[in-house]
Amino acid sequence: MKFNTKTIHGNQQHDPSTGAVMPPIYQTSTYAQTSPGNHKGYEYSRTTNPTRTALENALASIENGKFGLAFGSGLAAIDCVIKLLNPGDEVISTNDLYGGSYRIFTKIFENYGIKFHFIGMENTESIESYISDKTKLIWVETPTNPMMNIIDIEAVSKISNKHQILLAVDNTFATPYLQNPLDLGADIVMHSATKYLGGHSDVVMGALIVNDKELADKLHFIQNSCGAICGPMDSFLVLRGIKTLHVRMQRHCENGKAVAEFLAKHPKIENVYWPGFKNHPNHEIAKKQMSDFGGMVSFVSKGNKIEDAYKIVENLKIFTLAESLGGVESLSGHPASMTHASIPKAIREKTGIVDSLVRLSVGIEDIDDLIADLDNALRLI
Ligand code: P1T
Repeated sequence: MKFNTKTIHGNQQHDPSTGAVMPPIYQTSTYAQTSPGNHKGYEYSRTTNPTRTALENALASIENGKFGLAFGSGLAAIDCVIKLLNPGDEVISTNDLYGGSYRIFTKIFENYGIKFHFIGMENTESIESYISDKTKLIWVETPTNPMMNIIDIEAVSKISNKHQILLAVDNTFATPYLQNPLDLGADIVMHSATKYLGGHSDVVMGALIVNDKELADKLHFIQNSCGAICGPMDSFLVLRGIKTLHVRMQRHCENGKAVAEFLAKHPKIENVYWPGFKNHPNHEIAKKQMSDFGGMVSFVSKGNKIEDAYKIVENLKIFTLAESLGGVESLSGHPASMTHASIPKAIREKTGIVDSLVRLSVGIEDIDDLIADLDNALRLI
């Protein structure tokens, strides 16, 4: 089955009791048993729920994995992965990543004795010098949020395999429409399903997808023990979102390209971060591992002034100034004060998250309206 069919039919079946084409929203916490332990496969909705199962099966299908797990947020999914580790273990992570991921690593898990090394992974050779017998996980986000760096998943997986270290890839920005980390050698794919998978800015959710049964069992154990699951209504909404992922992503990519090219030619713009440009430092890797370049674009204007960044985001009319990304509607953001405020200024500036940086999640509106909106806002700086 090809991807554009999998989004709609992958691992799905009509509801066995009624033939309903979409799974019902099984709004129940528990399930009747005829005698203790004798039930129809479901006993308590923290452990499993049929609507969530339908979603988890769809997630596995679109990521070419065997097992999917859905959580109450992207961070809950990340939390589950790090709980595979023990005090004393070490993680090597990309140094440009979502601020909330950085926060849970440094402010929560470092207190539990897990050590994180944040490094630039655009040059994968640098990774090996951080590996010791304590290293248990490599955490990759690609494209990175918000600098749009690209990390070569296959090259990192050669290193993780050689040293028998788990490799997890946060695939939120790319989505399985553009790249499939499991096919490139990753062990775990993670998503903030809040973003493109849900696609309509109406749900907060996270996901993990894996191939290995033993790893899936460990993650399920943590999911059930810690309880950060998503409810049946949200499961239904994200399942519905996934059915249009391929058509939405096609338009996100087209509009993202047009916006990036418009900005790159604009006289008031200093730098545009978008991996589709031939002069993007990791363009060749992006071309190799992604089928297109996505709908996320970051930029700084000439003069590098925070006031100008504010003026732009305050004056955009169609792009809404808001946290998050990946919905049908275009959003703008100011990473330094919003999504990445939890990263100390000196650290974030080293990776390029300066105060003048603006991030755009380019939606699927008419491209002429989006360009006109940007053009108007840029006139004011
Ligand atoms: O917000 P949540 O569903 O918990 O997902 C966290 C997360 C994880 N990974 C990446 C790459 C992300 O972008 C996010 C959430 N990001 C935003 C809210 C944002 O605006 O960047």
